[in-house]
Amino acid sequence: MTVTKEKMKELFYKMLQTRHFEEKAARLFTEGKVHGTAHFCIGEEATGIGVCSALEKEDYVAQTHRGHNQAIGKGMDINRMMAEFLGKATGYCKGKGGCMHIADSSVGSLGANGIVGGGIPIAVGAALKQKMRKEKNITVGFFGDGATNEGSFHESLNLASVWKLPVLFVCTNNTYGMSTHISRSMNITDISIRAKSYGIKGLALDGNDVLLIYNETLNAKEHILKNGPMFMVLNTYRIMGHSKSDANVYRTRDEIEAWKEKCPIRRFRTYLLGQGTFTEKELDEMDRQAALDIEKAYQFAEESPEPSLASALEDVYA
Ligand SMILES: Cc1ncc(C[n+]2csc(CCOP(=O)(O)OP(=O)(O)O)c2C)c(N)n1
Ligand SMILES: [Mg+2]
Repeated sequence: MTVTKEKMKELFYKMLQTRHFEEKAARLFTEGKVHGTAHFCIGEEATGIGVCSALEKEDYVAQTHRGHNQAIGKGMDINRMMAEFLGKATGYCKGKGGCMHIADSSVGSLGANGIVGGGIPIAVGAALKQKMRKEKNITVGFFGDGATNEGSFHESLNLASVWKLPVLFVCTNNTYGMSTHISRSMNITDISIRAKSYGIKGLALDGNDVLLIYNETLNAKEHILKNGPMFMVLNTYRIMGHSKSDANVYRTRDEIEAWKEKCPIRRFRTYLLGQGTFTEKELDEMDRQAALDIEKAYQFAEESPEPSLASALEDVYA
């Protein structure tokens, strides 16, 4: 499939924005500007960006707790994301939810989710609506390798298969669920074989190859609209700790360094240079501009007001 130069730029640029967003967020923690926790997807940018860049606005996405790439890929506003990260009134949840709870129906984002496997049944419900209304769109449910051991994963794949719902289940296999290596939580190495139990197509891909993921998502959408659900596994690695409080004692430095060498952004940059799609200068400029976007988002967030005390009981259940 031929991918336009414009789309190539989008893929590269959004991965860069994601990387700069998270590096900035990590610095804000060390500067004491934010508290609490965050889950970074550094090293996994190609997954959310590759999949979401192949979707239309009318396709839905249910994100995870590690979903900055999924949110930026789906077109969410980085200013409001940063403001939410800083707990400001202009944030997606008016400063009350944090990055694990951002949603934006205007771009088809059903929301991030702090419950492991929690977004999978939500994706099935959205796909049921799309099928009932005969829409020509699909829903993507993102989740991690750990979530595929949860009941919600199995129940969701089963129901979606029986009802032939237009849903793409995407597992970002980043090799760990917190401190547990996948080899200690499941007796298989290829997670995509789980699709077979539910009579749907399974596919395992190199999760660091953004162009492959983009193309395969386009193919998947076509398959899903004709045949029903599909399960895609993107094999990658979590470079950062699980969250802010992770001393990385369960894995070796060598292992982390080896995966850093497979950086999806550097890899795509090398590809674009090799193909002559962009010059070194043009790629450097995109990097500079993406970093500037994030700096501006931070300025926006910094200058935004704190939520007022009077708003404490608004938009909450109790
Ligand atoms: C239902 C549920 N169980 C446990 C947790 C605690 N928890 C948060 S993230 C996580 C690991 C999830 O691993 P995986 O699905 O592989 O996603 P990753 O964090 O690697 O992206 C766990 C156990 C939770 N948030 N929700
Ligand atoms: Mg994982």
